[in-house]
Amino acid sequence: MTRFPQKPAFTGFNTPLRAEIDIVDVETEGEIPSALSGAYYRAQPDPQFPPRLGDDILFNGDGAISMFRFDGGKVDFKHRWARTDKFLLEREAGEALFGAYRNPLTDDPSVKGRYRGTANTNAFPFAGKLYALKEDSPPVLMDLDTLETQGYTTFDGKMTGQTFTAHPKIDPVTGNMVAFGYAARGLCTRDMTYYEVDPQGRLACESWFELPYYCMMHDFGVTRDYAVFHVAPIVGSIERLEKGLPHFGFDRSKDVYLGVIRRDDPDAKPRWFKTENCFASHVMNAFNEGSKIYFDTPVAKNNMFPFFPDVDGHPFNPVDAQAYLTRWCVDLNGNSDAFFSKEVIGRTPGEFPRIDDRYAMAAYRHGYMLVQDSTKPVDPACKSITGFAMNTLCHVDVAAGKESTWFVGPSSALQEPCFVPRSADSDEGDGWVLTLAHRILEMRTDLLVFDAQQISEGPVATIKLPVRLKFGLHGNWHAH
Ligand code: V55
Ligand code: FE
Repeated sequence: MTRFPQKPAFTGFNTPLRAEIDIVDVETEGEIPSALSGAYYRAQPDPQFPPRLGDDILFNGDGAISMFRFDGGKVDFKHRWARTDKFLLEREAGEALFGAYRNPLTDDPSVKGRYRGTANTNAFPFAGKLYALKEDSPPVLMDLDTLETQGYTTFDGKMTGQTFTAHPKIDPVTGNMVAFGYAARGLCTRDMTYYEVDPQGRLACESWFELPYYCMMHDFGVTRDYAVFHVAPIVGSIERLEKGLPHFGFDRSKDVYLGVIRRDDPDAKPRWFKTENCFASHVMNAFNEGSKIYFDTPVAKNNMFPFFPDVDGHPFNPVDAQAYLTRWCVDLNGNSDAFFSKEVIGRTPGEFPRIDDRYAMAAYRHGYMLVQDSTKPVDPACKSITGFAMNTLCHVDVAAGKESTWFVGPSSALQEPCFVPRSADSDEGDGWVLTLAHRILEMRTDLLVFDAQQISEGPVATIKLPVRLKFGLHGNWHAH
């Protein structure tokens, strides 16, 4: 008999779904633009079995991938678990064999040395495959049409780093997938890899460098000429794992760094710039103008992850966990290791920044993110783990410093937006924005389609799933 813990990570809207689903022609309100032709993929953690240790964090659930296929104004839905090595070993055993998040010391001895990845963080179409990604392991490949899992890839054995980020980017000029790995020589190591994968899916480059200290390297910035790594103090160590502490904890005593490597000479040592303690996770975009590098990221004063508590026991502070979109600039021509400038762009705190990906790595104008409008009424069940609701979709005109927003209502919560261009050569920002909305009262999920230039008008179409998806992480569009 299977029973999940009656804990926040396994109840309410987080109740495990544990279903694989096919729906042909999902019921829809409004008009789905017939020019939307392609598929939207996204990942959510969804544990196959109750946790081995009695409780768990949301980030440790088995990856399940949703696909919304748009064709001729209709949408088909498919939802499948990524059949990771972990998933298959546990299915065979009929129970969880892997223990705590990023702590192999808590695993059943029978799975020692196996990939612990859950493929639960991003669903990334590239070179004819879907990359299902978790930052502690190599990529898992899935079929773009059937969502059948093909297994882990190390690019014909050419990838020697042990890990691959969940936040790769596609270079719009070269078509390469640009990526990295951290803890690349093993658990909690400071070793980093930089990768480029060519448009045929072959590893074109792997180079190595070291971080100033080990921490969660969740995302990065890429410009035409540079790759930029933000080192923020969500730290970990083998000693923590031996003590049974969470893999990561927040350390207010540490500085924050931006490390810059040249993309045309990735074996050169990174140049490190330094600023005071703060927290930043996702990167909206980065670009360089000559020697000046601009790096746009939501920055919080303090820890955003209550389940990775402060290493010195400071209580979690939800207000200091709110992040404001900020433009960091460093200048490679200066002699100083200080930042050149820091400018807060965002007026409303938020996260999950995205862009029109055709403008990745270059000067850009249009960004999209979720913001937390705390002046709006909120059903407590909609509050995120930090106590605020992701209740508003925000279009940021980064050039004009303007925001336009749409509030989803008091009993719904939104997920990461995804921009879809109207056509391959439409202007920047001309297209649609897709975002999932959780309907807490109905325990159901909608996919909303917005005109990207008229966010505040509300969705032009609502694709009404008759089922509840869970809070997920990241997703991407793949045009047909
Ligand atoms: C994040 C999510 C993860 C993870 C590390 O910031 C960072 C999000 C879903 O898993 O392992
Ligand atoms: Fe992420």
